Amino acid sequence: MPNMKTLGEFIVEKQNDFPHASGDLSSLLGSIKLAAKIVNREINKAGLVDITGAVGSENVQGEEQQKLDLYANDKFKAAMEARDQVCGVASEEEDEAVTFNKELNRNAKYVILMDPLDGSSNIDVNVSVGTIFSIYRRVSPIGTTPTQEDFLQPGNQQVAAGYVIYGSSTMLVYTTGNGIHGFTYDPSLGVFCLSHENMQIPEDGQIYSINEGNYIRFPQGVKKYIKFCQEDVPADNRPYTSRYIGSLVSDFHRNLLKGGIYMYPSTAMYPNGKLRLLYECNPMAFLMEQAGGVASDGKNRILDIIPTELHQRVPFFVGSTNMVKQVESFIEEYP
Ligand code: AHM
Ligand code: MG
Repeated sequence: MPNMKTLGEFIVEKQNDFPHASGDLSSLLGSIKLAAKIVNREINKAGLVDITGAVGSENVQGEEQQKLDLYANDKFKAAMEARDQVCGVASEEEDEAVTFNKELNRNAKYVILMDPLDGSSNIDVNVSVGTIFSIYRRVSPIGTTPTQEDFLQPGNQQVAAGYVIYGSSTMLVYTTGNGIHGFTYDPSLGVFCLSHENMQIPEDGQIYSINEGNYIRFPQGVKKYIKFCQEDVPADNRPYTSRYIGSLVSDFHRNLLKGGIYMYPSTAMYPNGKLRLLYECNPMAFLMEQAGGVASDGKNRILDIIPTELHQRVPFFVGSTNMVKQVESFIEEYP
């Protein structure tokens, strides 16, 4: 019989890894775990009931919102508000940060930034999607309403981050800065079981993930790197394999396990790339560094970027160390 351990048990065992009060982590992750189970249940039956499809509204970036985006947003927000640890949430689906006004929440120490359902355009075609979350300690005084400064902290201040992947199996992956751990959901038991302790990404990979349809609009250095990936150099295991799901969490997760690079550079349409620094890039960068990999905007470490606005976008290159270094050197050489 394998040594089965649940996410709840693992968190209790690792409580001391959390830099602050020990019960906080288990409560915070407990709320994420609960909302993830509820969202997972709805996603699983998305094809069965009339729940997919656009609502007709647009979010702050002018993108069409899907019903499940809003559903996930509501469930995660409600789960956070129900705990005493969270004073506010900023979400990709909300124009402004949401602050909780109950006294218990105002006394809370943490803010959460999240993309409640990333890659949601994939739901209608039964492709994996994910939830991404990022946790910071507030900088405003306890007992007050949280401010912009609480949400606009650089990624290197994160105390925890993670994602849920609703895939062929559902997994929750998180870090508190002491390695990155993965838990697979057993729907019959309703629990997340430890399945991937201390994941490490290979230093070299052979998978590159990018929306190559935009090739013509990519910066010169990125074009050169794509050609490098495609060159026939068997001694260097090239050409590499191209894999792109169009769902960041899924592409990231595969590359983490197998070795590879995910790229969303600037394009003519998205001069700063498409992905959001606070909801997508920072949490994924924290996780990737904990797995021994690298996350960059093409020149600088993602986690050191000082954010200026909530929905800020940034070019994103994340994955195996040698692959990210290689694309950075092409970008430097061909600005
Ligand atoms: P979303 O948060 O609106 O779902 O957008 C983010 C998603 C990522 O999951 C994915 O990697 C990327 O957008 C795909 O974009 P594109 O279709 O331009 O390749
Ligand atoms: Mg997203």
